[in-house]
Amino acid sequence: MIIRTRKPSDVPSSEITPEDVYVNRRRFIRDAAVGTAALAFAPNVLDASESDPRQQVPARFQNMKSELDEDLNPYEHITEYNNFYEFGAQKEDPARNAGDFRPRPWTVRIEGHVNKPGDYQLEDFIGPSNMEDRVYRMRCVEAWSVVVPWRGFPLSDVINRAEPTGDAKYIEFKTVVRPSEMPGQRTRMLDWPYVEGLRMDEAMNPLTLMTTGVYGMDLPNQNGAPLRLIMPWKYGFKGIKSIVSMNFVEEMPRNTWWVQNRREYGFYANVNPEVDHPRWTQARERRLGELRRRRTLMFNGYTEQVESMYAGMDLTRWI
Ligand SMILES: Nc1nc2c(c(=O)[nH]1)N[C@H]1C(S)=C(S)[C@@H](COP(=O)(O)O)O[C@H]1N2
Ligand SMILES: [Mo]
Repeated sequence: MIIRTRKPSDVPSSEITPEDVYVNRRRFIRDAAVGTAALAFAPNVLDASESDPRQQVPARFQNMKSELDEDLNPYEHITEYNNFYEFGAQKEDPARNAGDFRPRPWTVRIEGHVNKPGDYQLEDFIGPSNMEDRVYRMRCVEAWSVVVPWRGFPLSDVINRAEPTGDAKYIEFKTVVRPSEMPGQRTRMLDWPYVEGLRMDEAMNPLTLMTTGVYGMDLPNQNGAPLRLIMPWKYGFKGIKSIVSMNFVEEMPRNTWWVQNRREYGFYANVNPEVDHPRWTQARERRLGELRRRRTLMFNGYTEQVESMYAGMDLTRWI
């Protein structure tokens, strides 16, 4: 099993204390190096680090590994190297430009072939009892990868609540449109809103995570606050961010990257090292923080949990 699950209710109360932070090495070294000269400025230094989520990573993550015994990427890799075109096309843009985005209050519209359509508040889905940490390997179509301790709940929870009818074959997801807070949406880089889709069995798969956090803390804006999708066996672009609508439909949704360039980005977008992207190989990947490239695994290492969903499909055609 690849899922590594731990509910907050399983965390011994001794672990949930105000001291439940570990001082990262960088800060330790910085403070040590600054030494007594820093004393006059000590209050400022403390204030800055207390509001900095990099300094608040809970201790339970310190020695956590992926199921394949890989180290987690540090918080900085996950939150400072992003794809989120709503905030710009460069990897550094989202962290730099997402500061004005307001992820709360947040409403998600559920519509289409369901018995319980409506506008749901974020709080209708999430609560202290249904959150899990899950360490997932992520693989971007651009051939970089990262190991992330996400926090969230199964997408199937939302689907079961919505009660889809027999006509619901796919779910179409949309990202919020707020050009005043999202500078990328003031350009025509992509057609807004960003759209993504899953087939119903993919959406119901236990690996598919509605994600609200990383390293046990709320998602930063650049990672898709307050709610985004994660399917670890698919290329990263399927993981739509800042979701405001879920439409249960009969036809295959026309997702953003498919519309943009269907030759390069298929609907299924399952990680497959044997099928090259038209402009580069998908056989290897660069893990953020490493120099030597790793071999990419079929379905990003999640074959056992997902391959039966694609039995009989031509995986070279459907990437
Ligand atoms: N709305 C929206 N969602 C998006 C994107 C985007 O540009 N806009 N980029 C996708 C791509 S290409 C990737 S690789 C992942 C990156 O997620 P991360 O920045 O949290 O690593 O988000 C995906 N979700
Ligand atoms: Mo990506």
